[in-house]
Amino acid sequence: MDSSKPAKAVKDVVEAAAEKVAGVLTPDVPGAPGSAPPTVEEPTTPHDPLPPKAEQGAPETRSPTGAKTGAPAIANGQQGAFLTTSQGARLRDTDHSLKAGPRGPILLQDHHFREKITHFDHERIPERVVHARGAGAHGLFTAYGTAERVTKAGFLKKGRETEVFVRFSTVLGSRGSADTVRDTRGFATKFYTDEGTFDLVANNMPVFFIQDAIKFPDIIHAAKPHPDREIPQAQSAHDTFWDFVSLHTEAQHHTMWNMSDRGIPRSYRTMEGFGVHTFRLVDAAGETVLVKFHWKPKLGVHSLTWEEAQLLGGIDPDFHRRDLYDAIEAGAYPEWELGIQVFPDTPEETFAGIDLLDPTKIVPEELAPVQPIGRLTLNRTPRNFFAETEQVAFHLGHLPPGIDVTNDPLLQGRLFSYVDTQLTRLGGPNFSQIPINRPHAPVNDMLRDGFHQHAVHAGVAPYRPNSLDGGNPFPAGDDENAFVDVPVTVAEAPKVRANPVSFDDHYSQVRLFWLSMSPVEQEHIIRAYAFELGKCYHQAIKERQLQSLANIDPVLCAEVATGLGLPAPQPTVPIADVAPSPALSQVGREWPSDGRMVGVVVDPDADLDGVGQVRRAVFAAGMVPLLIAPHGGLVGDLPVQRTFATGRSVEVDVLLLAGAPAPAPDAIPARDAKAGAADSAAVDPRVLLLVEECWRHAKAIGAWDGGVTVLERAGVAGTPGVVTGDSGAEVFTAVQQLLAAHRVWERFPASVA
Ligand code: HDE
Repeated sequence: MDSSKPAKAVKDVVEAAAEKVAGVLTPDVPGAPGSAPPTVEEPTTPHDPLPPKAEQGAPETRSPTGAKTGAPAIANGQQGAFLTTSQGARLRDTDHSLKAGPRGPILLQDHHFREKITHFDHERIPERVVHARGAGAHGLFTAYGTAERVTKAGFLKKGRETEVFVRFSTVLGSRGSADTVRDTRGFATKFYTDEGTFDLVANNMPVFFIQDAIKFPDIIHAAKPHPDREIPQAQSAHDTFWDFVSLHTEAQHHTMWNMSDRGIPRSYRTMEGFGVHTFRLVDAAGETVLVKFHWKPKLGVHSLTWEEAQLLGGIDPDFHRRDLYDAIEAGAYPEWELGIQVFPDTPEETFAGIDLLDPTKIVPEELAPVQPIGRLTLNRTPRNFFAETEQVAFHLGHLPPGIDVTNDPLLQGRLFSYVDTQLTRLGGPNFSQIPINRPHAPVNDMLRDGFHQHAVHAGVAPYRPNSLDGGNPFPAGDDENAFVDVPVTVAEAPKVRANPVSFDDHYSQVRLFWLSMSPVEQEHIIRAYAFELGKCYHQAIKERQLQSLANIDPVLCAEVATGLGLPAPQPTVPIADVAPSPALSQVGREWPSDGRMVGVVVDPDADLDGVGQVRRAVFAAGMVPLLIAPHGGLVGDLPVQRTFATGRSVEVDVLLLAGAPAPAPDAIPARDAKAGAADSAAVDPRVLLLVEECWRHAKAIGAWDGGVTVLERAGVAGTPGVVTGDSGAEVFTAVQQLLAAHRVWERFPASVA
């Protein structure tokens, strides 16, 4: 007899719980945990596990060898109404260990205690040595068919849909570090194609610090916390990082990308992705081209300001993670177009004089346009962080027929590293059988046994050739879609530890990047160098880095030198004569605003009907409202998400003010130091701080009704990007238009031109 309650009973419990809390928590507040609101009393009626949240997905239930199982994904998690041991025996008590009398010692025979504690003792696995801090999401990739002329890869054929899992990450920080630090971001995509998994393990910057994989431990040791004190965490503003990049000058290009606004993205949804290396595509006839992969975000490329990034590190260290999940839950599915730059596959492997095997170089889009080949939509959040985001294992060697590698020495080294690292991280060679890593193509690999073997292999002859298993498995023939390594000619050459001469140019493309920035972006770069070098202790390191800046641009060098209180050196190499690439700038275009956060300051005396309308309009526009009020709970029938004590400007993209809230009872500096930020008897000082900070960070601000007086008190009324109107709807429309440019850039006057 199965006494666990069936689905109907679960539904009853969920509905009963929802009824009890109706009016207390509105279910359309993205981010609320659990699929049903909890009751105040502890639930005691047994029932099946609650269903996952509506927006949550899980790996498709596939066998370890890629077959569809048909089992519901939830059965991979937990089953039944009752608490059991890991062997399925029901338990009556998990709160008390088995003791010799109530005061006695614990008995060794307590198998439940031992199982529970032993498992707990082994819950952690080694974090990734780089990219430890990450956030994943499920999605779908739809091919346009435009790549069919250059590759035989089936998932790129017109209209093909492929399940994907994407993991975004920072590079330097540990698993628990803050999301908004200045760093490169990982953008790794697993395409579960029916011809074998394809992993595009990309970054949000198109170049890398080093040209040869053998230098990877060097750059990472330099950038990680100092080995004696283990500080600083998750950042490059320290001596060992600048020591290395100033000595190893091929790192200068990537370093400037890190110092630019690209190092502090507003959101994972507003990042570009780059495969960095040049890859080789091959069509059915064996013809090849060289390509670079690009992800282009639908929402455009946007960044935080440095002050926002720093504040967020304390206020919401999970900012990017939360942003990704809240957007998906709100239905604002993040989207990117996958594109390729295509180059002829010539023996020189160069394009317009640029060495395509040098991962410190880009090919400007003005020279080779990015051609869109498909669309990625992220539409499901993971159900379980560990099972999916932590255990996902990417590898550049996961290639389907039609995509192949080049001799880029960085890429070649990565082909070794990714499998090697999973052996320790995931505890053995069978990591591809973990649910999130299972391919969606039939697997018959003759790999056997090992730790955590999930497959139950049949047959007696896992070797080739064999006759005992009837010869199975068989090599695929030419017309059976085998992966065939492109027979690239290897030039006759001596065996050496050396780079091609073309790799010696370390400065011209850094200058290209610098010249491509708008004045405000250049200001941010100057400030970032001055900040990071200013955090270094040793003058020799600062002087050495200034020498590199002198070789890139005299204005940049002089401005940073001023900040450091050091003389600006003269260049030691001729300053390169390069044309800028306007495509590299983030400023000057307009973008959709889906999934952006709209802060609304509200209090019981404000125009609550108007706020209700704005809230609905925000959802309808695919954005997320964040109501900020003097106290928690409800204002009218509107759910409060932040109070003046818990909220901060940096969480929102635009700010709306519906009223002029008087100081709340907790607006005393002794309790909330923010209340000392502004002097006002009439308006809560924390509201004025919200306005001041939003203004300083060049965010659009709108007010109607009583909110207009707040603008006046904050001294920002009538300035660029500050709008007022007769109704909330009118003001919301106006700020939404301003948000299209991401920021009110006029508020950032630049001194460099
Ligand atoms: Fe990685 N990199 N990497 N990397 N990388 C790892 O693999 C490595 C490089 C990138 O979300 C590790 O599973 C070497 C470039 C991403 O799980 C490790 C070199 C690019 C992720 C590793 C590089 C990347 C990793 C750590 C120099 C951009 C996170 C854990 C040749 C194109 C993937 C793991 C995820 C992770 C090695 C350079 C991107 C140790 C040796 C260039 C996005 O294998």
